[in-house]
Amino acid sequence: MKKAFITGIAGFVGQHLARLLLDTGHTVSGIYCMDSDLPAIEPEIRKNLTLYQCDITDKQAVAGVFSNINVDVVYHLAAVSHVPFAEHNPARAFDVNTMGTWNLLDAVKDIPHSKFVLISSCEVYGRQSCGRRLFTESDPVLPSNVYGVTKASAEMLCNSYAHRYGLRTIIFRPFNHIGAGQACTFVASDFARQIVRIERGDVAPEITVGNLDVMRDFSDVRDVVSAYIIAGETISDNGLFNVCSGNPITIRTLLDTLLSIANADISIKVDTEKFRKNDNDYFGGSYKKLFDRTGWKPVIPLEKTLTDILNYWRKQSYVKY
Ligand code: A2R
Repeated sequence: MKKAFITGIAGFVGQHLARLLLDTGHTVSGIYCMDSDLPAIEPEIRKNLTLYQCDITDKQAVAGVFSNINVDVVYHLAAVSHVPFAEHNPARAFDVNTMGTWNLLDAVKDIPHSKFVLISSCEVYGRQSCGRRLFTESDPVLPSNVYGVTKASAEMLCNSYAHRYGLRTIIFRPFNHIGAGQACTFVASDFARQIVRIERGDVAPEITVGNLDVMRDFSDVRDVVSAYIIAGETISDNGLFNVCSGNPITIRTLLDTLLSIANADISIKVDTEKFRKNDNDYFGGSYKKLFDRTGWKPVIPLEKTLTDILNYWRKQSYVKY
């Protein structure tokens, strides 16, 4: 039985990853940050996990967690994951995303035969004048916001540990991924939650949106975590891979698709206050390298993903604003 370890296990992706790892016969342990994170993990999953409370910015605490355990693969998801939050809290973003990664690398490098899977981000590509072609892993790293810089520097640390200590590392650059359980600070959840409030008659049938013209490359989180596991299991040397759909769409298309499956007639109100400053207007990626190496490709259609997100919100008894 393979032993997997997840940092950020109580987060959106961490929970999906834990579920799939358990379903595929792994033992799973992981780090969560706050007491308030624990109830976020479904009891059915939680009872099968070994959990450690640890702030990854605390080097000694991280070393303590790994001093007595044996793991095959560490999936490092814990992060300040929200781009605007990182922009407004750069010191915290660097502390968690960069220094936290360093603390983990330092602890994991001494575990024999372990593999370190860093979840970076497409934001490392930044706002490049590449036209609207798909980013590949050989494109330059030119982050244009704080979050992208924190992830780029985490990647560099990862590479340096691979070279200096022979640590096996895989770096993923996921593009936007969406699914049930994602926070409402992310666009698909925000729209779905508003739609469900309208369906319930809680608010007027008008959805408030930001910039609908930016393009993003959306994948279902369940496809994304399956990529992490396939690569974590099968790739034995170091690697760097995009994870994406290869099919960037505008936020308008995402919204139109959601509205087409909603149970209400809804009008759209654009609120320019919701436009992000310093936002990249285009992200589209190629997953060819990962496909060539592992055979992975996304399989869940966008309509299915969005239906599942809507159904998730419909099941919540109280959809607060
Ligand atoms: O901040 P919390 O208490 O919600 O916990 C988050 C956790 N985390 C930490 N864990 C340990 N020590 C820290 N200093 C620390 N700071 C944050 O990481 C949360 O449970 C988790 C991240 O989960 P989400 O914010 O839901 O992100 P998501 O969407 O699961 O993204 C996973 C990865 C991240 O590396 C993103 O940057 C990347 O995928 O796109």
